[in-house]
Amino acid sequence: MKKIEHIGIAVNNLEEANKTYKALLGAAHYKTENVESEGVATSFFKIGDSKIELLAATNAESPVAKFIAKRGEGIHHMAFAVDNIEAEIERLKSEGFVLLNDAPKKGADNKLIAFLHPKSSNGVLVELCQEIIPSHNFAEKKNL
Ligand code: CMX
Repeated sequence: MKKIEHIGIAVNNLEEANKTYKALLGAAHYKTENVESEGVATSFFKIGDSKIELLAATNAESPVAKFIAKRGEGIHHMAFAVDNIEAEIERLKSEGFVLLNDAPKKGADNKLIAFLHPKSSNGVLVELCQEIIPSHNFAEKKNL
């Protein structure tokens, strides 16, 4: 793991939460993105080297809709940057962690992502993210 890439926060209303986090951080979000496969609309804030991702559900089956229904708004996941997500998935499996994805999938912010079940990591949903570098052509090769 290289560093904490971002903290994900589940929110009811992305527009309202964008205003709240702009007031909190003193800077507006720098991008928004819909990730249809995950059922989320996201916005990203940057403060120094740190990023915060706000996540709102776009359908009732979204993991974020289920999370909010059960626990209310709040910290949803912690994401770690990795250089080689496939190697990291194998390493974590061999350490006994429960991976929610056997293979990486395409996530927001130009990343390949994979999740660990929160029961594996003391109640925290952990995301692995690897920056997609076009020359590696990984996403294309894997048809993501
Ligand atoms: N953080 C911590 N615990 C969580 C959690 C979260 N984000 N989401 C669920 N849980 C807990 C549940 O509360 C439940 O706890 P209890 O057994 O104590 O009640 C437990 O995990 C299992 O929950 P579940 O009902 O069996 O499973 P869910 O249907 O809620 O699914 C999870 C949970 C993590 C497997 C599912 O949300 C998932 O696959 N997440 C990965 C994908 C994702 O979150 N995508 C959205 C973000 C995408 C992005 O970042 O772009």
